[in-house]
Amino acid sequence: MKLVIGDKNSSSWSMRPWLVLRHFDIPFEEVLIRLGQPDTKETIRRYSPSCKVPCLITDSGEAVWESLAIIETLAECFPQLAMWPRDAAARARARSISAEMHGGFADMRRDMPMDIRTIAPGSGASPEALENVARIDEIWRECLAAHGGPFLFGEFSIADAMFAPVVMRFNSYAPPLGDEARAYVKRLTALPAVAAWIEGAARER
Ligand SMILES: N[C@@H](CCC(=O)N[C@@H](CS)C(=O)NCC(=O)O)C(=O)O
Repeated sequence: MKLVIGDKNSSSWSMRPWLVLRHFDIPFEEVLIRLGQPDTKETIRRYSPSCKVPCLITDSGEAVWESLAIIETLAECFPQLAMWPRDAAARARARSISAEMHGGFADMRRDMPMDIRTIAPGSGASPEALENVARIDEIWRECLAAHGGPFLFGEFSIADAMFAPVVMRFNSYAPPLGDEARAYVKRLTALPAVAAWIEGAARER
């Protein structure tokens, strides 16, 4: 299968399914399209009906777009890999926070854009963005306390992939976070699949 993505430095939506594929060691071909170029839209349109990345092209040639739809499709293709938590209640919670991430936190996304190579502590700290940050801190604290870490539901799951771009933003802008959330940021940043994405972003310079 093929995953069509945007720049690793800034394409937060692309990062999510890429991490799932990489962490769970699923072979895939990466097609990277540079964003913000005159021909970006036209190039993305060749793969993705929404003209947005990421887009998964399955082995049978089907296009799947929208990061969460791609991830759900992967979870369905590889049920043996426990991409979602095995426990039904934990899985329901993981789906809830993943959907909350996918559809929410617009203020933080606007004011603290993912820009992995930028380190600008304190930047983007509007009251609205900080309200989003506080809610994320609460989600992480509750999940880590309920499941004992090291990741939100114990082992790395789709929920961690959904929040990984937020971790990148927190590395860049260092908003106020509780101790548990700060430690989680460090652990997720050090995960080999996340480190590989960050290295890719550094190489794009
Ligand atoms: N809700 C979509 C958002 C996808 C999205 O906005 N992708 C951006 C890049 S991160 C894009 O393709 N932009 C097109 C462009 O820059 O021309 C998802 O979850 O996949």
